Amino acid sequence: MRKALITGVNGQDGSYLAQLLLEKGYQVHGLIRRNSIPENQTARISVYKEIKENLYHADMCDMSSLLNVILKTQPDEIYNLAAQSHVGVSFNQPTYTTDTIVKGTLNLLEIIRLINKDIKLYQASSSEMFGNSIDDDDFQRETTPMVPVSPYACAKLCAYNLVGCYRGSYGIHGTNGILFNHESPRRGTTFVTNKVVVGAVKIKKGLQDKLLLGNLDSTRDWGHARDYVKVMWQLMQLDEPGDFVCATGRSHSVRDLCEYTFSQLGMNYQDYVEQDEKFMRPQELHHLKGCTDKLKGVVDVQFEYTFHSMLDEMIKHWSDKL
Ligand code: G4F
Repeated sequence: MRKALITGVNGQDGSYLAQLLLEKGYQVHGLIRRNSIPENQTARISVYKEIKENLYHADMCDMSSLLNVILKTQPDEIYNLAAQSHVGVSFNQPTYTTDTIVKGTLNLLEIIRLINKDIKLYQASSSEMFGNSIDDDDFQRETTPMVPVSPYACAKLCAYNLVGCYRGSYGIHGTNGILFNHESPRRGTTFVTNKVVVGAVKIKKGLQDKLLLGNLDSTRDWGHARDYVKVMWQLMQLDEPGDFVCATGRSHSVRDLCEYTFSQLGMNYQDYVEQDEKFMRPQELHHLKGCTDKLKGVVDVQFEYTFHSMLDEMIKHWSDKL
């Protein structure tokens, strides 16, 4: 039986990935950071019953805690999904963000180098690393210059380069999935998609009057997390590690997101959405749209969701739940 260790197993991606790997017959282990309210830590893990004996408290910044778990579980594959992943928050907590991402990734790479170089590593790299660079055809791809514009993105770029460095220097099977935004009902509600959906549903139900947002003009290439974790697994099955963009190739603005979500609920977003300085970032990444030609050259990419069917699922989820 193959064994996988997922850091950040309780996040959106970790929870979908754990589900997928169990279906594929893996023994799945997961790392979670200790929190004083343990219920909150496991709420998103849909396969909690199946993996609860394999959950460990550890911290990405504490190398000995990671080493202990890796020695104990002896994984074939490690999926490094743990991070302080909110771009806006990274401007207020840059040191913590950098520690979890850079030190955390380096800790894993060093452990792999020192104890077993056959362990494969998937690194959750991000389209944020491109910053405002864009190719002439309006897409970002693996060769697009990376000029990050947030502490989060700077940290992700450093971790991305460390993975490449350890691959070249020590032959470690480290793969960077450069994932563009990916969402689902399990997305944290401070990210813009779920914030808009939850806000609109609450307004519809009379639980809230208005929705305060930041920049409405930025555009993102939004896919579904359930589709993207399949790609993470596919990339780990390749003989050769590498760096791969995963995206839908379609881009929508935050305004489009508001317009669609509110109209699906029979409302006009302009009547409820207001801009608030509080949600503006010191520096914005304006436009993301990913080209997956390289990815499609090595794996069979089959996405189940579109931008709209993903939002429909999120709207239904919150309409039922609230
Ligand atoms: O949903 P967001 O916070 O996602 P962002 O910043 O693009 O980052 C996400 O995707 C990255 C991949 O590209 C990941 F690496 C990262 O971990 C994270 O998952 O914001 C999307 C856009 C931004 O332009 C933001 O300025 O929405 C804009 N926005 C406007 N009003 C807002 C808000 N974002 C948030 N979170 N909250 C607002 O009120």
